[in-house]
Parts: sequence; structure tokens; C-alpha cells
Amino acid sequence: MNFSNVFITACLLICLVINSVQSGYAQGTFSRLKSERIYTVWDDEPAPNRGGDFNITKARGYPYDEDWELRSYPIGNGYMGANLFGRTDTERIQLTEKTLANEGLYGIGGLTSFAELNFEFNHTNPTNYSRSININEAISYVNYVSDGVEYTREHFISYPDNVLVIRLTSSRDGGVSFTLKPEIPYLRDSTQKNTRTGKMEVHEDLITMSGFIEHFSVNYKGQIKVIPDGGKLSSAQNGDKAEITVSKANSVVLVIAAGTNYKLSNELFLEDVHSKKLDPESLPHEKVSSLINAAVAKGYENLKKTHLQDYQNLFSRVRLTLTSEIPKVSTKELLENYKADTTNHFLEELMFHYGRYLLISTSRKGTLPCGLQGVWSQYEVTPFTGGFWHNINVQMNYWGAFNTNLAETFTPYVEFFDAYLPKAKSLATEYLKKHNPQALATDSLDNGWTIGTGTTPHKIVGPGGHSGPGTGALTTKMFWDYYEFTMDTSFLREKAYPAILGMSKFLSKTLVPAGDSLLLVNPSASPEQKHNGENYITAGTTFDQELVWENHNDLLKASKILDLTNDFIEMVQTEITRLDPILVGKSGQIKEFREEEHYGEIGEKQHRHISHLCALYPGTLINSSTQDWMDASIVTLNLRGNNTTGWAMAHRMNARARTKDGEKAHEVYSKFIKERTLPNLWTTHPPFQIDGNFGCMAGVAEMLLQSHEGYIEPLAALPKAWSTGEYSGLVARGNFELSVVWKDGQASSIEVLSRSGGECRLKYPGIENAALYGRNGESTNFRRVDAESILFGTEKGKSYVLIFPENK
Ligand code: FUC
Repeated sequence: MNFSNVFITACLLICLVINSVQSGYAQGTFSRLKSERIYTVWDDEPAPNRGGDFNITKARGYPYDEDWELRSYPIGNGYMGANLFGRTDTERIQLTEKTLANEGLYGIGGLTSFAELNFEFNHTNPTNYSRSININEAISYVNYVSDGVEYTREHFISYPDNVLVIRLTSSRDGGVSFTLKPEIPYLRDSTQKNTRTGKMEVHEDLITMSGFIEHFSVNYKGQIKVIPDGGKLSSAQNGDKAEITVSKANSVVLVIAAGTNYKLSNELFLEDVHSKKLDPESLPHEKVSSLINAAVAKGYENLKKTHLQDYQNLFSRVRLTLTSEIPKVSTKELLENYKADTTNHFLEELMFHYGRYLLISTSRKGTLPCGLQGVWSQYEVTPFTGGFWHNINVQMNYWGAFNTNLAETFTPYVEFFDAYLPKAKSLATEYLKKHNPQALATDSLDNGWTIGTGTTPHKIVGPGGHSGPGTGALTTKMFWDYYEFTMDTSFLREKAYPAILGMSKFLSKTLVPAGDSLLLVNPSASPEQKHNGENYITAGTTFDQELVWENHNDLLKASKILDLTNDFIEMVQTEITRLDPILVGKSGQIKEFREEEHYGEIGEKQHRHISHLCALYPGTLINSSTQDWMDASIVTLNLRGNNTTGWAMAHRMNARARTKDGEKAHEVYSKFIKERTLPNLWTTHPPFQIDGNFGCMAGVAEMLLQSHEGYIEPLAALPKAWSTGEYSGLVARGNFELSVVWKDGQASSIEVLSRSGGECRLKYPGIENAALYGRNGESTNFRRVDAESILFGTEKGKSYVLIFPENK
């Protein structure tokens, strides 16, 4: 190493860092020196209208409409979502409100479309057409020229103001004319299943849609306010339908609000009769009207400003560039080009940022958690109810929330958990009564709580059938991760610890002694695995055993941090040693079932779930210090293969990242983009499920930064494809924000912003030769742990920069 070179490089970089502070970056990092990269998802034609709207066919037993699913562009604020088609003749904007539910397929109820907004523009031959979502702004645009006039539409759904705002402008004074004809979909009278009534009323510039869905006694209301600048506005009422015509306005702003009488509460889950879950006397009318009134009073410019402040506060925390080449082609072409040749990595970068866009758009405090399709459904009956599937899907939605610096998007799940907990406790007692009565506690509180797969905003179920009780520990893992990434001890004390403790109490009672020392979950099932066409129910599947281990282990860590001890915790200390969770079989595989010898003897060989690898990801029991298990995990991943569905590829990607194999992780990511990504960059199981988007976003972060082994490991699974790049703002456990610049596969600088203080342990090849500097350029000491690891103390709020000697 040439010391003077290192010194010069270091000084240069430090100057840059100082400059970044001076230029006003609140959390200055190297990358933020560079200008912000603007990401757009765009097309040069509207979403098609093949077979007319509602051309809903069935695919794999579920409703399916290619135009909506593949081509429309989603925007959302957690409460509601809109799908934009961007048409110029008759525009279609389909609206979803997350709490609007009908009976649905399984009788347990499911998300149903709220409304359709049709705008008759009658522009038939547009030129210079484009539609886009600017994901740095969460604003969607439509631009074109018709008869020499330029038309622009702008759409965003503001979270703080909870309204959809649309603005229409044209290059000519008095150029904006249209007729707005909203529709309430899926109306059915009370003689039919899925009864839904609804009507519209118009008063001057305001259309009100209101109605009732019998199944859960849902009252709903939507309002559309049309505010033209100049021109003429007229309205018409035709029976239960209403319309507004604007002619020759200079510009028009529309504000749209929607709501229902849904109320997240303990009672909702405790009540079994579906029509009594909500109060039919409660009306959302005032709530919706006041949203409209407040938005109108605020005005377009302020609404937009508030929206941008809110959204960008979250979105702009992270930067990531994986390539310097940004192709100037539409997103659908980008995807097609990628299918033919994967050497341009811009789409891989874009998908990561799009994932963060989607998460912010679907999961905000006060809204329901992100469902299986986020906050978007045009269907009467949404595939799998659009609900919160707990044998992997809902958890996958949040896997990337913490390391991509969006921890607060997990809050809706915590609120949802608080509401369902009393029911989850009673389900635990019921489950134990049925399956393991001898373990029942005298005080039912000591039975803990449980949750099974098919959960909706109206109902939770216990585990059983195709998925064992480990589903609950997949759930508590999110709580533990939230704590580890944020270091929020009050969250640990008030939320995570009680949740994990309650889960350990339940899981401990699902264990049955086997032989001298073993304790096996019995009955147990590895999610959705079947043998000879039947659910395979057995004792001690790896899924259940390892998840009991994970939950118990997190409980022990939490109780140590909180300095709590009691008889139960002491019991867990011994119980955890009797689980024998991971077994290696004769094919060198991680066994999925204890009685399995060779890989694939029991169950489907290429099954989409890799539940026995949940200890590799999102769990931590299989890690670098358990090399035999790590090797067996690789054998399992190889044997299972990547020919699978959307979210299932995403799980494999994260698992490969944990084996530190950047090439294999990248290979499955690439396959996922080629095979499971749609032209609007939603991803498909199929059908469209948003879990794949989030699982892969998490996977990208996991490749670039790991922190589950007691140290921070930047670029832990860097593939050759991303040999040069940089990121800022990814988060490691311990609440450290990391910014890394790398070139030719080697880190040149690593910056750590310590957000909670504490010791920082970093692992990276050659790190002992790097130089550490404090924020003001002062040289700082670190302790060498080994050739690849160093340790240093940090102060809360301070940044530390490691500069690597130039590679020889
Ligand atoms: C799990 C998966 C299914 C589907 C459903 C929503 O049960 O096994 O494939 O994704 O969730």
C-alpha cells in the first residue's frame, strides 16, 4: 500500500464530504453529492382497452384483466389507490379504497373495487404522447398533443391530505373540456350474492357517490370536486347516475376523497357474525366531506407541496446506482430489451426504487397494512381476497422496509396487530384445546397468541392445515427486526417484547416430547407442501422447529436487553436447546421433514415455498458460523431450482444473498425480472401480487448490505454485474445508515452514520488497511478484530468514513 496515495485520496474525499455538509445535505453522504437520479416508469401509448373495460376473464381460477394488471399505472397513499390508463379518448381511472370489502370467494370477505372515473376527452389522434410515474415525486403524468394543442394531466394521492388530486391543463387558453362520468362498479340488489347498492348525486361541481355493501355492513362514500379555472361547468343527474361537463376551461383541478365506516378495533375481530363487524349506523359522510373541504381550501399548489414534502422525506433517504447507462426507452421496451439481453442493469436498479415507491404508496400509519395487491384492485373479488397471507406473503411485504430506510411503513402492521391480538389470544387457546390439550395453561393468558395464513381486514384465523404454527414466528420476526434496525427500546418494551413473549408462550405449548430429549411441534406442516395430493401433516417440520427457535432466541435477546427475567424465560433457555431444528439429509440437503432421507422423497421437489430455509432468511439460525448448514442450504437451493412463481423467486434471491453468493442471487433476480415482471413493473405470482416487488427490493438491499451476524457486512453478495456502483442511506441493524462507493468490485469508501450511537463492527475484505475519519476529517482509531473486521465506538448523530487504499 502506498501511504501517500491513500492520504491524498482520503483528503480529497473528506473535502467532498465537508462540501456536502456545506451545501446543506441534512445527512450528507458521498452519493448525495451527485445530482439526484430521476426515475420514471413511462410509456409512449395509453394502456389499451382490449375488449372494453371490465374485460375480466378468469385465469387460474381468479379474475384477470391484462389491461389493468399489466399496463395501468398505480399511485397510492396507503388509504387508497388509483390505476391510471392514460387514455386520450375516454380516460379510465379506477379507484380502490383499502377498507371496502365484499363477501368474495372464500366467504371470508375480500377487497373490492371502489369506483371508476371516466373522462370523455374525445382526443382521438394524439401525437407526442407519453404517460409516466415520476417515482421521485409519486406524481403520474399524461402528456400529448391533439389538434395542435398540448395537453397535460397530473395525478397524485396525498397521504397527509388523503385526497387524489388531478390537474388538467392545456397550452391554449380555454383548451380544457371533458365530461366526467363516474361509475360505481359491481352493483347488485339484495336478491343476489355480493349485494352492493350505490348511487350518485350531483350538486353543481360536486359528485357524491354513496352506498352500502351488505356482507360486512359497509357504508361507503366518495366525493369528486371539480374546480375549473374559467370556462363553463354544467352537471346532469340521470336517475342514480351523475355527470359533470366542463367546457373551455383554462385548467381544471379535481379533488377526490373516499371512505367507509370500517373501524379497526378489537371488537371487529372478536365478532364472528360478519354483518355485525361494522356499525351500519356509522356513516363516513362527514369524514369524506371534510377531506374535500380541507383540500379545496388548501388549494392545488399547497396540496402538491405537502404531498412532495411528505413523500420525498421517505423516498429520498436512499440512493442506489448500479450502472451509469440509463437507456432512453420506454419502460416496456426496457423490459423487452432486458429479456433479450440482461447486460444493461438499469432495470435492476429501477425495480429497487420502484419497490420503495410502492411500499410508501401502500403502507402508512393509520392505514391498513399492505395487502397482497398493495392498495389496488379493480375486481369485484380480488385474488386471495387481497388480504394478509401469513405463511410468507405479508411478511415479505415488509422484509425490505427496515434496511431500505422505511421502518415507519411497518407501523400499520403494528396497529393491525394491536386490533387482532385479543382474537389471536383466543385462537391460541382454541388451537391448544384441539391439538395439545395437556399443555393448556390454567390462566388462558399464558397460552399466548397465534395467527394462521388467511387473514383479512375483517378476520384472522389460527394456524393449521397446510401451514404449521411457525407462521406466528414469521410474524414476530418483523417486530424484532423493527427493533434491531431502529434500536427503539420503547418499541421493544411495549410492542416487540410482549408480541414475542406471547408467541413463545403459544409455541412452547405446541411442542410435544419425542424420545429422551427432543421437543417437536406436533402437529406440524411445512407451508403448502403436499404429499400424494394431500397436505402433509407430521411432527417437527423444519419450518416449525426453526421458527420456534427463532422466536425463542429473539425472546432471550429481548429479555436480556430489557433486563427482564422470570420462570418462563428460564424455561425457554432450556427448551431452545431441545429443538434440534436443522437436520442434514443424505443428499446433503437441509431436510424439510425429519423423516425425509433423500431430497424430495416427501413433498413436491420444486415446491415454491422454501419454508425449511426460513432459518437462513428471514431467520438467522443458519449463518456463516454454521458452515455445514450453510452448505446444506446451498444444496437445497440448487435442488429446489428457480423455476417457480414470483414471490417464491424473491425468497430464493434473499436466501442466496445470505449464502453470500452474489452471482446466484443476481441470477434469480434476473430471472424474476424476465419472467415475473409486467410492463408496469408490478410483479406476478401469477396473478399480480405485490409481495414479489417487495421481496426483490429486499433482496437487492440484502446483497449490498447485511447485518444479521453481529456485524455489518457491506457488499456481502455483490455480483460481477454490479461491479461499480454506489448507495447511500441503506440501514444496518444497530441503526447505522450506510453509504458505500465501490469500483471494480472493491469498496473505495464506506460511510457510517450512527443514528443511535454504540459500537460499530464492520466486516469487509482488507478493511484493516483502510483509514477511518470522523466527520470533520479527523483521523480516528479503530480496533482490528481480524484481517476482515474492525470495531469502533460511535456517537449518536455522527458520521464516520472509511477510505480504502487504491486497489493495486
Ligand atoms: C401463499 C402461497 C400461494 C399464494 C398465496 C396468496 O399461500 O403459497 O401461492 O401466493 O399465499
